[in-house]
Amino acid sequence: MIRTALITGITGQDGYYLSRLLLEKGYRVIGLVAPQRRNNIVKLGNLIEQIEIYPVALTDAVALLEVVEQFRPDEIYNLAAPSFVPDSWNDPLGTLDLITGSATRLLAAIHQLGLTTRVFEASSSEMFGQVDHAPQDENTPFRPMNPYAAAKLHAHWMMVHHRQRYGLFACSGILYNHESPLRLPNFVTRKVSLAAASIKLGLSDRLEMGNLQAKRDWGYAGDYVEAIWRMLQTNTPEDYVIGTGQLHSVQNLVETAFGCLDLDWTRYVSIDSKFIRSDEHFQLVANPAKAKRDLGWQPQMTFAKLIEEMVLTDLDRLRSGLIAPAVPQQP
Ligand code: G4F
Repeated sequence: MIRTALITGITGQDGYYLSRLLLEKGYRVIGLVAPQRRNNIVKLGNLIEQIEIYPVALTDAVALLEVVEQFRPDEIYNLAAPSFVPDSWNDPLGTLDLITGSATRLLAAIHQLGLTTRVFEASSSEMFGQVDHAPQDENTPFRPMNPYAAAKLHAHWMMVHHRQRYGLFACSGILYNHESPLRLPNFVTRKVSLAAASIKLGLSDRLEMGNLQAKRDWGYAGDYVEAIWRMLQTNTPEDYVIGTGQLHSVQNLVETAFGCLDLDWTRYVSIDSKFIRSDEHFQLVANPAKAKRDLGWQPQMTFAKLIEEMVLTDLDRLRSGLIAPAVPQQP
C-alpha cells in the first residue's frame, strides 16, 4: 500500500530533504507551494518530476480543506513558515497568521473531515527564548522573545490541544538550527560559507557580521528530516527536542569555514552593529535524549563536516557560475 504524504513549504530546505527521504521510502509526495512563489519549485531540482505540486495559500482555509479532502494523506508535514527571525518584527500579525493560522487550519481540516492523518509541526528552539538553564528538553519552560517564536509557540500548543481534545496524531519537533548547502544566504551559516568561497575566488574581500560570541546548536537538515519522519512512525504522538547537544559560537563557525579554504578570517571579517540582535539568548542547546531513546535517532553529520560541505558546495557553484558572489546584506 503506497502511503501519501502532504508537505507544506516543499520548496524550502527541509522540504527538499524530507521529500527526498519520503520518495526513497516509496511515498507518494504532494507538495503545497504559495501561489506567488510557484516558481520556487525549481529548487526541488531532480525531485520535481516525482512530486505532485499544488499552489495553495495556507491562509485559505477552504483551499486547504479541499486539498486535504482530495488526497486524504496518511501524513502531513507542516514545514511552511517565514523563518528568518528578525523579519518577524516587521510584520508580527502576518507572522502569526502564517505560522499559527496555517497550523490551526490544517488541524481543523483533519478534524472536520474525521481523518486519521498523522501531522507533524515544525516547532522551534526559539520558543525557549530567554532560557535559565542549558541544555533544554521537552520539559523546559517556554519564554519566547520575538513574534516568530511567539507564533511558533502558539502553533505548538495548537498541536498539543488537538491531540488532547480530539485524539489527533499530532506532534511537534522542537527543532534547533539546522543547515545545509540549501540554506538561504541571510542565515548565518550560509552567509559565512558563501562569503568565504567568494573571498577565496577573489570575488569579494570582506564579510560584515553581527555578534561573533552568539552561540547556536547547529545540525544538518538531512539528519533532522529523519527524526521528523520517525516521529510520525511511533505508536503514540509526542513532542521531541531535536538538536545535536553541542554549542558553537559564530566565531567558531567563521574560523571553521575560512579554515577549510586556508584563509585567515581576521583579515576579512568586521563587525557591523546592524547585524547584532538585542533580543536573543545564546544558550539555546538541545538535550535530545528523548529522541535518541524513543526514536533511535542520532545526528550523523558533525559540525565541521557540515560547514566544510557548505563551503565547498558554494565554491563549486561560484566556479561554475551557478550563483552570484556574496554581497553586503541588510539584516
Ligand atoms: O542563522 P540565524 O539567522 O538563525 P536563527 O535566528 O538562530 O534562526 C534559525 O534557527 C531557529 C531555530 O531552529 C529557527 F527557528 C529559525 O527559523 C531559523 O531557522 O542566526 C544564528 C545566530 C544568531 O545568534 C545571530 O544573532 O547567528 C547570529 N549572527 C551573528 N552575526 C548572525 C550574524 N546571524 C545572521 N543571520 N547574520 C549575521 O551577520
